Amino acid sequence: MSNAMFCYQCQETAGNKGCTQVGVCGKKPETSALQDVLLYVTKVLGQIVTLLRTQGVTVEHGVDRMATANLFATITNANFDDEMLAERIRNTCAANKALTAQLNSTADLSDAALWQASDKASMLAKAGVAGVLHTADEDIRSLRSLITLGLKGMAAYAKHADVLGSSDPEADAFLHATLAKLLDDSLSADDLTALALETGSMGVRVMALLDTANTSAYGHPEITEVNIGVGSNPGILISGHDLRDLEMLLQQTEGTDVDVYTHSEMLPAHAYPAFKKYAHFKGNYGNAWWKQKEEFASFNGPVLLTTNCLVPPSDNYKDRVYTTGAVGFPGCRHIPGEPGENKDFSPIIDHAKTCPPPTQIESGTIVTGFAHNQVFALADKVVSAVKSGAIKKFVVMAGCDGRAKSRTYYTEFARNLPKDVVILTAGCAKYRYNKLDMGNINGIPRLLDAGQCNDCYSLAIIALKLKEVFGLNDINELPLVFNIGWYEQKAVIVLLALLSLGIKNIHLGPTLPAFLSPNVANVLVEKFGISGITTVQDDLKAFFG
Ligand code: FSO
Ligand code: SF4
Repeated sequence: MSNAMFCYQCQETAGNKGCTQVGVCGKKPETSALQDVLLYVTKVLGQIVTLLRTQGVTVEHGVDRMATANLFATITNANFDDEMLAERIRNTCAANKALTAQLNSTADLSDAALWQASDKASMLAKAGVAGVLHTADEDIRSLRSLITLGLKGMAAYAKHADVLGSSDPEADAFLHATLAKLLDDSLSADDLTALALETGSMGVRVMALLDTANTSAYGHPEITEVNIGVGSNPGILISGHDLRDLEMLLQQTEGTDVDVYTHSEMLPAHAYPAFKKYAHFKGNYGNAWWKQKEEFASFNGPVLLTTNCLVPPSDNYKDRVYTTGAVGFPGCRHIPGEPGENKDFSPIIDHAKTCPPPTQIESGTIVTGFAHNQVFALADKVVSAVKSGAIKKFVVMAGCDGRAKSRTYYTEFARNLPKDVVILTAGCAKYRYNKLDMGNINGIPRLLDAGQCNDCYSLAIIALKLKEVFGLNDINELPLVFNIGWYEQKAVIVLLALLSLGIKNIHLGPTLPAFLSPNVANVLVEKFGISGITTVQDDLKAFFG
């Protein structure tokens, strides 16, 4: 059967090879083609912007925003709306034309720069050259994919910082220049391998930017018990990673008798001091993104998706799903608003008032808030527990959760860890074990949740601090194991970031990315000791003896 599409960007890709007829995520061939074309015109934008910058022309920040928003819209489970994607393609082509007119010389531009989209048919006709398989050499294709997917994750984090008024011109310039290099056929596999690591280093910088933006705006996360039950008011459920959207929603719902609950990756928001003043910020409802079909149904009220991961909604709750930012789904209402603008969430609030309160599905509390500042506040306790041998090892189990049955591995792994091991986590991966009673060691919880997937930055900072405290030369000498679950492209930038920090022997599961060709996978194994996972018993033995 010939391919109707090709996408292999996430962990759930069909047969761990590629989605070729329809996405396992529900993405349709036409949507996939439009995402490919959007990526293509954004690479062209990168080429033009990079040339303009070398010619000394100042490029407006709006152009950087266009690139990051385009990349974000192509992340897994972010945008399924063909009209929105086509609109982005048209706008980007218009920007390409206007920016090209400012160049002194167009000699260094590829032919692609001259292409202008008109109707959807013209866009779909371009999908062949825009798609992943257009790169014939499988290693070059693999490296280009690794970099592209890392850039998507980086763009998402840059966007979150940007809505809080923080941007980094160097990171924006890097993004454009790297996108441009993905169109450059003269780059060898070695060049691209080096570029992947540079992308990781810039990923660290952007995660640091976001960390500072978040903590400057909302304070440093602190240990927080989060209610997982429900109250008696109608509620709005907010999912995704955008803290600025949450802030605006909390402000606008204050005094309305509508409560706000978090879902999936929004859970760590409860740990920020700035959000604690809202009495109607009730708790966390449900689990990781992939359980939303049942959980959005039983929530009864409207749901706001600020970022991925959106699962194509069922008809029984679709009219309650709202999207904003890079997210889109045909038939779901979209709340507009650019960075810096105040979004109007009144349609969601009015909708909530007509809905019954959420149906309780769980009760009790879970604990979050162990970002770097909070862990440093406990540093003396942690260091003495390590010195006394009460804590033998730490295991970083950050990353994503997903539907795959094989992910029960992470629950069993956590449950069966030796009692002197502490888990450091971030991202939605934690839902596989954050409701187990892990206990504590000398008052230090055995599960330390630093926050969202971008807060893996916190985990890296904690590891670097421990290295310093114990006077080690190499971060890899720490009693620290990395056993990371991945799903989508933010995990790719996190992985590249960790590699750029010199962290070795990362275990990645539940499967290794399909976009790694055998040769590229070998490089990662030989240079960085990356490996997959095996069985819980064998891995426990290998990691902890
Ligand atoms: Fe999860 Fe989805 Fe945060 Fe991802 S909710 S899977 S890595 O978007 O971004 O951890
Ligand atoms: Fe398949 Fe993942 Fe791409 Fe969706 S995002 S089409 S599941 S590889």
